[in-house]
Amino acid sequence: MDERKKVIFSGIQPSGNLTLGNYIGAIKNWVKLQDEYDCLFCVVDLHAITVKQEPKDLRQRTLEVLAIYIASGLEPEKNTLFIQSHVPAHSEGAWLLNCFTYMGELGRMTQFKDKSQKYGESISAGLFTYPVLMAADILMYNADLVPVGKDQKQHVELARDIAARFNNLYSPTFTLPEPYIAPTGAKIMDLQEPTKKMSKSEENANSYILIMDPPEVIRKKISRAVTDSLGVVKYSDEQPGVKNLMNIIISLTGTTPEEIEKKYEGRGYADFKKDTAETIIAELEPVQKRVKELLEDKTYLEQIYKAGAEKANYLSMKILRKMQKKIGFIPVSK
Ligand code: ATP
Ligand code: LTN
Repeated sequence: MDERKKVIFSGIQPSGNLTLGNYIGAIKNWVKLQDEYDCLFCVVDLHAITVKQEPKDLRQRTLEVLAIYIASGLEPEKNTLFIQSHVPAHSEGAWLLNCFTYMGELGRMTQFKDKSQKYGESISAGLFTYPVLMAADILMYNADLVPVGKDQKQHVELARDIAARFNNLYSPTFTLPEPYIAPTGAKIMDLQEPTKKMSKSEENANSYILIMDPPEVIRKKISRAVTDSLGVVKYSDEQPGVKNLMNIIISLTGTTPEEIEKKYEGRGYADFKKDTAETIIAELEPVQKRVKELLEDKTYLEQIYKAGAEKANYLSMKILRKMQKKIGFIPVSK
């Protein structure tokens, strides 16, 4: 019997400071999966340069994202934690897969459509082909599952289509990956405009909570979060602001909408908001403390990303070689 554990791949771009959305929608779920699956978690720095990055900030944030992974509970002994640019098979695999992906498919990606509206003509070609790099990330390890927030589902489905196309054209090569979207917290909303996703690239800092925000900042941002004039704590689509704060509490504590509604019956929003802030602070404070310690110990971080790169290189080169051979490239050695 095949005892192979299922493989999981996921990543976050070091393109800005990580938000509570990244924490709840991605990292917190990964932590729950690490015992059951063979997991690779990557800091996807190659993805980050699809938009302008300051070299110094990129370097610093790449290490901070790795530190956040570890501080949130991803154990380096159990998982392969690495930095994408340390593993060249991602870029090379992406080139090969580019040649099996249609312009039409990429043009239909909603994230591209949104971002191209924002950047206009000066949008980089990288932003257009970025889902192919993401497909390479996933396919170079034959990942079975890809735990992501809801906004990334379309990209994982594209990776699956590209994999199937390659398999049909040549012979079975890739496992067909599936998105894995957690039932709660898959889309944490913007605190100022609760009908859109909380995003680290948003300009208004009151729109998001950062994983590294100090307690007083978290209190201030939650107290300013947009709600409504109804004044009842109810889990309803008509009250997106309140619903979002409830979703945050639910994802962090495992409580239910009914319990929250009951607790705040007849009490308005002030206490509810205060408690939401304290719940977030209680969750993030220990993570922040550990991140700061880890960033002081660069040798330890280096040891982890080097070991991760070595393992990831070994695994991804095997699949890259297989692809090259099927496509018809001449191997340099047998
Ligand atoms: P940007 O907002 O700058 O476009 P992003 O945060 O969406 O970036 P990533 O940092 O690469 O992009 O996202 C990493 C992971 O976090 C993905 O799995 C994504 O689905 C998840 N994620 C991001 N924002 C949210 C959110 N608001 N709610 C739930 N999950 C989220
Ligand atoms: N595109 C993703 C980040 C990402 C990713 C991946 C997620 C890059 N490569 C591979 C899962 C698997 C985003 O959230 N913006």
